[in-house]
Amino acid sequence: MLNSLVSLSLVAAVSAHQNFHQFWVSGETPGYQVGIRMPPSNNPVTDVTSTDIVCNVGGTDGTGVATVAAAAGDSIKVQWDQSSHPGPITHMLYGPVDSAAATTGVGAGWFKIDELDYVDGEWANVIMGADNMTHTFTLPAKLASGEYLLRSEMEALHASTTVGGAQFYIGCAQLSITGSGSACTPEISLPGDYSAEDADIYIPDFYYGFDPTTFVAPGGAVATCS
Ligand SMILES: *[C@@H]1O[C@H](CO)[C@@H](O)[C@H](O)[C@H]1NC(C)=O
Ligand SMILES: [Cu+2]
Repeated sequence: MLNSLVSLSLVAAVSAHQNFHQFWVSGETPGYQVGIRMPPSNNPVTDVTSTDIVCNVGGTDGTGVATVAAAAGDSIKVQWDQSSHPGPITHMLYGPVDSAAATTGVGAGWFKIDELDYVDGEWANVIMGADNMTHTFTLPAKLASGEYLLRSEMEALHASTTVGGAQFYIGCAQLSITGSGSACTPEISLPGDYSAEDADIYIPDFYYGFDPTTFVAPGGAVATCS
């Protein structure tokens, strides 16, 4: 009895946090945790000015991580660990670069390609929970050929009522994309674009008065690619 109580509470503690752990490109997956710069733990990043906000702790180096083939316009399905934390999911690309594995991703050059916020009374984490913790979107139809980082972010808002309370769960996949295109705008910098007191990060009235249908995830508008 004691043992099962202890293990239940351990499970509860672990499942309170989440990692991005697998993806599918047009229905094909390279495997569990393959092609992703996996962080050392499932703890959130809370300092939005740190380089950890880019690709999580230890995420500035992709040495030893596979780079996975994709084409512009392909569908991407991501799968995360279970999450009870209310908030959006956002995807950004960084590139093209010569080597996804070698790029740090720190600085200018990120652009948003997808976001799911609060729809029909449910946050993205709940919508994903009804679909085995997956979310599917498509890569832009126009992208220059080259290697990219694909950044998947789940922002958890349950503690966003204090400055520094919002939690960022982040994982970066490495993609080699074939396509034709020139540029996607607008671009943002990470770190740089996020500030602790931004309206989409610090929400003092989150539990009283806040209208979640007005929420738009950090990182600006979804980019237009040409
Ligand atoms: C949910 O995802 C897991 C891990 O990818 C997979 O093994 C399982 O088959 C999926 N369940 C359903 C119902 O698709
Ligand atoms: Cu958690």
